Amino acid sequence: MSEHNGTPQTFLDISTNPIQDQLGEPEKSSLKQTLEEIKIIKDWDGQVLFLFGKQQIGKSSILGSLLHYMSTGQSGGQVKPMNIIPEGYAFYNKSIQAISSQKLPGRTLSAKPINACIEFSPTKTELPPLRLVVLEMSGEDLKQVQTPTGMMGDFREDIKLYLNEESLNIGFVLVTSHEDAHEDDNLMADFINYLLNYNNNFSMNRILLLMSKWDTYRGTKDLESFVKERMPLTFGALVTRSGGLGTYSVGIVRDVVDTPTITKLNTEAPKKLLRWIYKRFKGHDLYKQTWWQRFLSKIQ
Ligand SMILES: Nc1nc2c(ncn2[C@@H]2O[C@H](COP(=O)(O)OP(=O)(O)OP(=O)(O)O)[C@@H](O)[C@H]2O)c(=O)[nH]1
Ligand SMILES: [Mg+2]
Repeated sequence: MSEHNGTPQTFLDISTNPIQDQLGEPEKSSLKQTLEEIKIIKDWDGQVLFLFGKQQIGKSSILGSLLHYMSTGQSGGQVKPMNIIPEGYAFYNKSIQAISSQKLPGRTLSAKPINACIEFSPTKTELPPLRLVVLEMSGEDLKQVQTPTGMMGDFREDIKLYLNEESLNIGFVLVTSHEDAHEDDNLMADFINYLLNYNNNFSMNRILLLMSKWDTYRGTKDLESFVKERMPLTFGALVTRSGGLGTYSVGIVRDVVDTPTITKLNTEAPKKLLRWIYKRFKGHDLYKQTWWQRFLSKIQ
């Protein structure tokens, strides 16, 4: 924090942010709103989940499936959606509703990031509550980290605000699908490089690579060999710098009257993702069993 005209300065002050001169009124107002929302998140002490990936790759479906799972009794905790950012609260409700009626959330429009704030209180009382903020952004905006010619690009200013704010605790989930893995290798590696260059506090244990739409994978390779072969650059970055790896499927998805419909909901994938998130942000294993629970499950 530096001093300017006797007033303490922080990055979260639009009036002192030099980029404001280059922006038009709509961008300025959207940027101002994002700054206000980041301040709300910080005051609330929220931990941010940032999903990265191109359009139609499955980001919103993963978020919908995760939020829905968290809201069910199976998740090992209780969820309380917070109405501190109204747009995020609406997104939470819309996502849960879509998944409950076996539909997938629709496409995300290019716009300022949406923050859904939820408090998750584990049933195990010895575990602390998690104040989670999920960021909903469009693939169209996110893929701008790479230019169409494959050079390193840049994000919209409002997305950069999250990456720039070093006091925010962010976990990154990189999403590609088994069909797009090879094509997305450069994009993911560029994003990792961007993070390494942008934020001094960044470390690779904040990253999880998820292979979406895994229900449609018909190959026989295990995940690690698959990523090693199809995404050599990303695999190299993840392995040498200890990022995580996983698959995701919202369930069995079929087109019913031209609308993708979840005919069987998957609970294993959101459970694993929630476990990673909780461990990442709170340092505890949400589903760790005590020795007597393991003993009971063996004899039952
Ligand atoms: N089979 C299968 N299809 C999926 C799954 N998740 C998403 N899809 C399909 O992928 C489409 C796009 O998913 P979205 O979650 O909207 O993708 P997105 O990354 O949010 O896309 P943008 O909003 O455009 O950035 C969906 O309409 C589904 O048809 C999955 O787990 N399995
Ligand atoms: Mg989306």
